[in-house]
Amino acid sequence: MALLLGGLLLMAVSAQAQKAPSEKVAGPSFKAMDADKSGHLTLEEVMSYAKKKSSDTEPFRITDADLDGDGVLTPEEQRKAGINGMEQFGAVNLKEMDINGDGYISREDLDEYYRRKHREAFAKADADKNKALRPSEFALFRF
Ligand SMILES: [Ca+2]
Ligand SMILES: [Ca+2]
Ligand SMILES: [Ca+2]
Repeated sequence: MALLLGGLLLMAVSAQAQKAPSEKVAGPSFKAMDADKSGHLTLEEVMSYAKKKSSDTEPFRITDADLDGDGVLTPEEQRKAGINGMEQFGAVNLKEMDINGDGYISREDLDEYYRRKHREAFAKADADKNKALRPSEFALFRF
């Protein structure tokens, strides 16, 4: 009986684990960024997308979020602190994010961090350096 219950529980847990990724579409999508539907992404489009994405994340105090104080905000710490919208970055180096070093991740810090990350990813993905991303280049768009 206990075994049966255990098995059922395991099934329920793994069903939940399978559901999670499809609910959370954290990664960027070409369609979402191609504002003028031209079939390619300009840096401006990527930057305005970055601005929008940044506004999903609320400013926060580093000491409230970095529970083990190692200067890195892991996805688990993000979840525990209720910080949303940074899933695509994985573990975040808070020194890099706190641009003026005051221990508070302000709206300005967030906007600048998102801009930097998206600009870097754009430059890496733009293989032919024509300042636009085709869908095939966008496949390489990673943080
Ligand atoms: Ca940490
Ligand atoms: Ca700051
Ligand atoms: Ca290109």
